[in-house]
Amino acid sequence: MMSSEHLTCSWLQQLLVVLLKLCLTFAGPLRPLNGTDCTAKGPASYILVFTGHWSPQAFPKQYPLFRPPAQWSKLIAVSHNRHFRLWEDGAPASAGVQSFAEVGVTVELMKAAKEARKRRAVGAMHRTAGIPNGIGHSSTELLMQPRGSLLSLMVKIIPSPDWFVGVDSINLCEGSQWKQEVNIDLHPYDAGTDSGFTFSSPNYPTIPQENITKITSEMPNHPANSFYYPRLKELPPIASIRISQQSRSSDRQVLMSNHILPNSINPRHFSVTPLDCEVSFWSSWGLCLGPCSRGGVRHRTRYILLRPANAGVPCPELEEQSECVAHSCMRLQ
Ligand SMILES: [Ca+2]
Repeated sequence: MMSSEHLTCSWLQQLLVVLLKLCLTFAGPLRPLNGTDCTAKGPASYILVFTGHWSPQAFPKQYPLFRPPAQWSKLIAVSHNRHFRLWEDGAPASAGVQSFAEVGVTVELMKAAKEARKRRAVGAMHRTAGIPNGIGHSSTELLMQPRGSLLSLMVKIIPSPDWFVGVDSINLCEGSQWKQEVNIDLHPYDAGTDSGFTFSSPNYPTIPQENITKITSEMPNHPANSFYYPRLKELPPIASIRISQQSRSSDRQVLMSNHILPNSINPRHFSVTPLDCEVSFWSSWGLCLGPCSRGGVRHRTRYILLRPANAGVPCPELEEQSECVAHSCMRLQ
C-alpha cells in the first residue's frame, strides 16, 4: 500500500515535468537571452594582439623620454554581455576605471568584473603584461562564449594624468557566426578624474568628476595639452588591436608558447607629425641704447617654448629692435 507521502512526491514530479516541457516549448531555440543576438553554437578561440604606435615621430610634442619613458600598462580585457560595461565614452568613470587610468592599478576593476561574473554578465577576464616602450606588442588568448560575445578592454598610457586607450563592447559574433578577424585603431581617452594637461603633470584631481571623453588634436583646446596638434585634422592612431580567430591546431600552441607575432602583423603606422615651434610673448621694450631721438634703438626678446620637430615651422626671430620713441628716453647727462 502506497503512503500519502509517496503519492504527493509522484504528483509533484509529474507537475515539474509538465512545467519543464512548457518552458522548453515557449523559450524557442533561437531566442538568445543575453541581449547580444549571438546564436553561434559553441565558443570561439581568438588571439588578441595589442600594438603600441606611440613614437616620437608620430607624437613629438612632450614625448616622454625619462622618469618614466613612454610605455603601456598591462592590458585588461573582459568578455561580457549587454548587462556589463567596463567603460563608456561620455559616461563617468567607475572607481575601477579611475584607479586604472590614473595609476594603473587593476584591483577595483577586476573586483567589479568578478562581481558581474557572479550574475553571469561577465564571461572571462584576460590580461597581458605591460610594454616598456611606446612601440611594441602584447598578446593574449581569448575564449569567447555565445552568451557573452562582447569584448571590452583598456590599456593605460604611461605616463599620463588619467589617459587610456581601449574598446567598449565590440561584438565578436554576428548572428550565428563568430567573426574571423577584427582590426581597430585606438585613440586616447581622458577618464575625467585628473586635470593634468601633459604626460608628466602632477596629480590634480578633477572636482567634480567629468565624463570620459576622447582626446583629439584639438580637444582639450589648449596649447599646453600634450596631444594638441592644431595642424592635424585628427591624431594618428596611438595603438591598435587585432583580434583573430584561431582554429585548434598546432599553430596555436607555437604562437602562444613563444608569443611570436603572426607575420601579417607589422607596424602599419609610420606617421610623422610635424611639430611647429612655439615661442613666448615678447618681453617689454628695453631702454634706449645710444643717443635719444638721434638714431637710438631699443630691444625686446622672446624665448622658445617648444622646439620644432619633423619639418615643423621653424622658430621665428627671438630678438627685435626699433627706433627709440623720444618721450620714453631716459635723459642721461
Ligand atoms: Ca583628465
